[in-house]
Amino acid sequence: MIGGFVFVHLDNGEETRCKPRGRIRDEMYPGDRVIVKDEMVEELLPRENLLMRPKVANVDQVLLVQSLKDPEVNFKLLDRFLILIESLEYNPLIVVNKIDLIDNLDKEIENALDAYRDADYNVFLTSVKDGTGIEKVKEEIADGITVLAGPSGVGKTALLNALIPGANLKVGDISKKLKRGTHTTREVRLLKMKDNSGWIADTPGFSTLDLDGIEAEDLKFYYPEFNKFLSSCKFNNCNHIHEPGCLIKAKVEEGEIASSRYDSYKTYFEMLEERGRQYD
Ligand SMILES: Nc1nc2c(ncn2[C@@H]2O[C@H](COP(=O)(O)OP(=O)(O)OP(=O)(O)O)[C@@H](O)[C@H]2O)c(=O)[nH]1
Ligand SMILES: [Mg+2]
Ligand SMILES: [Zn+2]
Repeated sequence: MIGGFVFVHLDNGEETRCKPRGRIRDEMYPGDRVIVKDEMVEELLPRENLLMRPKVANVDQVLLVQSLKDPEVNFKLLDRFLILIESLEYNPLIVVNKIDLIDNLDKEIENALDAYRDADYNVFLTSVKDGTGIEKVKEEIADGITVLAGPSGVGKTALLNALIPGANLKVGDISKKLKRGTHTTREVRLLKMKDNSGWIADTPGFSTLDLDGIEAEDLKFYYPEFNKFLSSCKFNNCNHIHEPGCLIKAKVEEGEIASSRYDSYKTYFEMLEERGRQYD
């Protein structure tokens, strides 16, 4: 929304400047589908979903970006993002950028990445600098609306520029502009990809992420690799922590579920449980 106007992408490929009618003005967000007549937005169509931060409607996938170096990869934070995105039922994709900055993946990182792959996440290793992996990411997000998210400095804006040649967003800059305070307008712009039907939104990076609204008892549903075993523990409501006859713990011991992911689950379960107790 700029000066009361919005830019609407029409079915015929054209973009037009429109004024939203009445209350629609306060209710519409980037990504919304609308009906336009005579340069007025007449109607807001029902949406699939609405991401709250940043406010983007009808999100199809979230590209979770990390970098291997400068800043170093933060799997704890990545797991938080994954928990949040799973709880919202979006499709997460993992991008690990700046592989040009290291000679070899060390064993620990390699294992951690395999753990995400085993959980059926798509993991892309990229370098915006030398172009590695960019085409693969592009293919994966060719349709629908993609939101980039991740810590500051990992290369989200640089990646967006690589995915949309000509977008020319200023690298190393966007977050400064957007972080000016809570009352500054946080304008999110969806950018259209060139040779397919996809749209992408950049977001400013952040270094922490609250798991507000997530219950300890629900956490197990947000670790996809647990899903196929969920109904097989001795206790129906097993949280896979101290319960006897727990199949998940057995699978971790057998190496079928990565211990790094189970440890992450346990850490966050205990954190959420502790938080729950404080509010009891
Ligand atoms: N070596 C190397 N540097 C990169 C790569 N991708 C991005 N960079 C650099 O990393 C720095 C940060 O990139 P940005 O794209 O601004 O990072 P960002 O994730 O958008 O950061 P915020 O907007 O603060 O959230 C810039 O100096 C980029 O040139 C890469 O693949 N390799
Ligand atoms: Mg940026
Ligand atoms: Zn169990």
